[in-house]
Amino acid sequence: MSIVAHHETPILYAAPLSGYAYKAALMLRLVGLEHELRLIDLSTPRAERPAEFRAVAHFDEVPVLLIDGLAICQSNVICEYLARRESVLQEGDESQRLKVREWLAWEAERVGLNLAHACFAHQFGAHPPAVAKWYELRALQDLERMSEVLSKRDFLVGEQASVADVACYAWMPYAHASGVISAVPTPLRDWMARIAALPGFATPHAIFGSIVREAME
Ligand SMILES: N[C@@H](CCC(=O)N[C@@H](CS)C(=O)NCC(=O)O)C(=O)O
Repeated sequence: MSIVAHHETPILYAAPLSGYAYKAALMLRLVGLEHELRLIDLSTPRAERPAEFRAVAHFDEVPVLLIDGLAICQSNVICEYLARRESVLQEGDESQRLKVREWLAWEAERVGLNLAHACFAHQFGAHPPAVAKWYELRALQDLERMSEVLSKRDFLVGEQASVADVACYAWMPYAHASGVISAVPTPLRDWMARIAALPGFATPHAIFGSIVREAME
């Protein structure tokens, strides 16, 4: 097993239709770090995925980032590491730092479950209809919560973007393009535009290519 050494180009294992993988890929763009993207075909049984990926994917999932001699799993952990390493998306004082952590924990429990599954249900049709509906309703509640906060400020924590915004944003382009969310409330739409204006921003399509657009149509 080779884990990328300090002087080598970081490697991101990702899959185009994974909002979690997009989150990590987007973060790499936002911090401006050159990297190599290696795509994993998630339709392949886990045991048949490349050995180099299985060796580092502690949870058998994408994304995994190889960097600085580390194999980092979990999209929010990758985002936090990159922000700290590159001193980008700084968080301000302790109270703001804690608020960012609160949003990251909330995202992992809510958006990363509800909106992600609403998107999967839409993309692959593998969920029983009642289950898909349940995720969709919960996803809408999550978006309402974010929208309420974003009606009062530009980003989730204060007036500057943080990793909390990147984390909560990552599934939005998939949800929007695939029609999971039909009407995006104005505060959310404006927030999405502010994120899209950040230096280095790239859409899933720009990062992963046309496979994303085709799958969402
Ligand atoms: N909590 C993880 C979730 C990652 C995850 O669930 N990735 C999915 C793709 S969207 C995956 O790789 N699943 C393994 C599989 O489909 O076999 C994160 O934030 O990185």
